[in-house]
Amino acid sequence: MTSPAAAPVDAAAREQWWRSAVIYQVYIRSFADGTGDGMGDIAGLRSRLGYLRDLGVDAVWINPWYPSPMADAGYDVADYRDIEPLFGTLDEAEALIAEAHEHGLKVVLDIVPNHSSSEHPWFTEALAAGPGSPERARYIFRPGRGEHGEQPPNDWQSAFGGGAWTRVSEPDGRPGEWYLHLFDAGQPDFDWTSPDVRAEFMSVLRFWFDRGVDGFRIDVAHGLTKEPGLPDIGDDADRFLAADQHGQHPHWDRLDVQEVYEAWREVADSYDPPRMFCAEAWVASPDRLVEYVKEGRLHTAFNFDFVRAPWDAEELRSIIETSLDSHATVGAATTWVLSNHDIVRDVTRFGRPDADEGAPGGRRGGHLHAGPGPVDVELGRKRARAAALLMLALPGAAYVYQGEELGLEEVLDLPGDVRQDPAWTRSGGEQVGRDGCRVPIPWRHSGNSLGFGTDGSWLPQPAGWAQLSVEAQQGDPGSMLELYRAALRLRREHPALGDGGLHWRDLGSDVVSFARDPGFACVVNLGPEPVALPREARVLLTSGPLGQERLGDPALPVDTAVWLAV
Ligand code: TEU
Repeated sequence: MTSPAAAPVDAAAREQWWRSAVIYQVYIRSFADGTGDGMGDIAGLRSRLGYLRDLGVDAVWINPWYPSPMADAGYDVADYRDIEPLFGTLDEAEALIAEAHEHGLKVVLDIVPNHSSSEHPWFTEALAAGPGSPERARYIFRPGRGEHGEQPPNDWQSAFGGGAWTRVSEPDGRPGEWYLHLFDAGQPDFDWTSPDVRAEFMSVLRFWFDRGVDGFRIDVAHGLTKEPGLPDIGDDADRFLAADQHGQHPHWDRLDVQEVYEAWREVADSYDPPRMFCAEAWVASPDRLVEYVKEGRLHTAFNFDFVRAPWDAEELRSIIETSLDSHATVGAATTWVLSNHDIVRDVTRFGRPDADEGAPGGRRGGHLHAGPGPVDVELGRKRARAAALLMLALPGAAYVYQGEELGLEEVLDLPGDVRQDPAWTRSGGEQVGRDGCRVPIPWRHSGNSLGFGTDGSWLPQPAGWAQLSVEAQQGDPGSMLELYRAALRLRREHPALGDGGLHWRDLGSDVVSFARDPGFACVVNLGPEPVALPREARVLLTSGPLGQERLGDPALPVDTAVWLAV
């Protein structure tokens, strides 16, 4: 156990590991099942720490593992200071943290401050205490509109479909107030003007930092504060995307949310070594994102512009450049993300016929959500290999979502009766939801649940995943797993990789090409024709076989990336 330092530490003098780390996302329900109940758990994760060390990542981020009724796969937290029995115990969590550290891996947890579970004791107390009570002031309870309060207080919508308000029965049994939930009804939003709420989360941060946790990913970091008066949004929510409307949306990305993070940063900086934060903030522009990482606020924020990017060289160059430039204005490191537990797996996105068109659903990225339509999985996998080399060569930190290193695709044909995402149930099947990117990891090429556990898995795995299992891929130099291992090894060894800058090199409009000092270059061909590689270069790693342009000169085939020593 590490204790807070007696005197504040000089953060600048310490190694800022988050500026260059590769952080592996463990979706604990689906990573490894050590207890044989079909659900991933801490025992499973502990047994696979050696795999993560050998893969070559620097840290793990573990999705919520707290006690939860699982209305939203653990993002409905009933107790912020304990472990969900399905996943293990607090003792096991502490053992895991210690063992991860022994393997040289940092541990990042997921904190969920926008809402609790409706089974959190505070919410139960709020229901019992009735209107106007201090217990209700921790959440957002309001009387309804209409003659008998039968209409919700405003027009806000749940991210999972349907309205964002649910009416409660008062202690006397009569229909009463409504409470706000921007997500599922089992996830009531906290009122962040409440001093109790602010104090509670500072205490929760300390609880886990005292147990050696190295940082937190902050769930829905852009959602905590709401406009006083809770005004209607109306039909044109997109008007808030205009630059002069930034910070004006009634519940997303408001300016005063930063006060919360300024207070949290002081807590993180009071530890030795200082702890780290990464914001999950879906915001309108890079300029808005850097608000979260200004000095004295959070260290990093997920770069969702990169994940929303189409498979198009010009757009990728522009997003990379804008991300680097905007972060440089505040001295923060960028992050890069290709997939996570909320969005369609990259193999499937890149294998869609419209992969070069990006996000038709606007800035929230319609293509990130599963829908019908043909997918060329082999094409997607080829591009995903190239995208991995691109991501891992860029300056800053990178996140790898479990299974990305195996080239797993989105499982699009899960039967409705196994789906658990509230987006599926709340939208009446209109949104297929996110279960397709949460299917348990195949570890072995045979056996029950392909080595995930001993007694099946909570979501069925496609039969074809035997060939994508860790066992099938390891030692096969052409596999996705060995590509990731080789790239992560080089990234550790090569002085040009990780934090730093880049210089663009012009190899034509269909090519993303840049150099990093000393002596490194990355070239990705997104065009329809092979491109000639610079003659003087020596190949360090490629995402696929190189062609022969002319006698002696290697060419970079379509949808292929290469790392070069220059
Ligand atoms: O996601 C927040 C978010 O804004 C979206 O990615 C959301 O999942 C999507 O709009 C729903 O279709 C975070 C978590 O990553 C997600 O898993 C949780 O469901 C959500 O918060 C609520 O805690």
